[in-house]
Amino acid sequence: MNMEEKISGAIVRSYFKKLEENLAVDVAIVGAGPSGLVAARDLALKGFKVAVFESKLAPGGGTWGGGMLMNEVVVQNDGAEILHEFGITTVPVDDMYHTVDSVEMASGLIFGARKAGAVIFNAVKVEDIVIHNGVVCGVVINSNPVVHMGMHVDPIVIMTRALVDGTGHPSEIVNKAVNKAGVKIDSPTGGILGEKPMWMEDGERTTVENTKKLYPGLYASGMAANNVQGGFRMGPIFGGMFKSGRKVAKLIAEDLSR
Ligand code: 48F
Repeated sequence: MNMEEKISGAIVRSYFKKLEENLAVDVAIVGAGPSGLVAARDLALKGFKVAVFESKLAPGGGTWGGGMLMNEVVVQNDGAEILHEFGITTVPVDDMYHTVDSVEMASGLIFGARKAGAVIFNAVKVEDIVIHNGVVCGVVINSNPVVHMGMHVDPIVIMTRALVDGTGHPSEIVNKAVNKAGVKIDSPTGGILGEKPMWMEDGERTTVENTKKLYPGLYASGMAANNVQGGFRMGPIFGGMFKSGRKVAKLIAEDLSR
């Protein structure tokens, strides 16, 4: 067999093995941002089968660019502790805050989630959800370039016991549940309240408080949770995102172990 055939064959077999093994998972996480990646690692370390679907080529979400493309971010002490578990270096600013190189943070979060056993499917867009008998139980996926180019190509489906909306500001998955499936979620209005403007301190606190189960099988983390419950945005401080990921992982682990 020539080298060309060998290399192509290895990629095709390896990819389809990975895809087939993940047609049904314990937890599907939509969005490989900081909250989704922390949740993915925590759940994978607990032994759950976790697949992360990220529409962009590079996972990491809003972590790469720091503040206004100055590639440093800030975390609080408890956020720094979570980063240290990933082996990511933080530099103390004072007795409360640390700076972090955003490239080290993004790559470290991705590597940590993957090394713990979570599988990341990049360039894959979740375009819809599956609901059976009042329970969210799957994601409808397509190649993101296909979606982006507007090609009329049908998707495939991944079934899951728990689904996390980690899509950040637009909360795309909860949007599908509320506006397409017409379900009432656990929020003050039963729908999506929409994110408020910048208030770092309040936004950091509510990101964690707003992380919850919204409907049977459906959870939200990070900015998606804040968008759903009407929380404030907070910009380039990330402790709340990590704690939100940790909280959603804990909620799901408890629910799936019942
Ligand atoms: O927005 P994002 O980084 O998620 P997060 O965990 O973190 C928010 C912070 O980065 C930042 C902030 C911190 O102060 O405010 O914004 O809430 O990442 C969300 C990821 O979801 C992907 C998107 O490309 C991004 O990488 N995504 C969004 N919609 C879809 C999706 C979709 N339909 N299918 C797959 N991936």
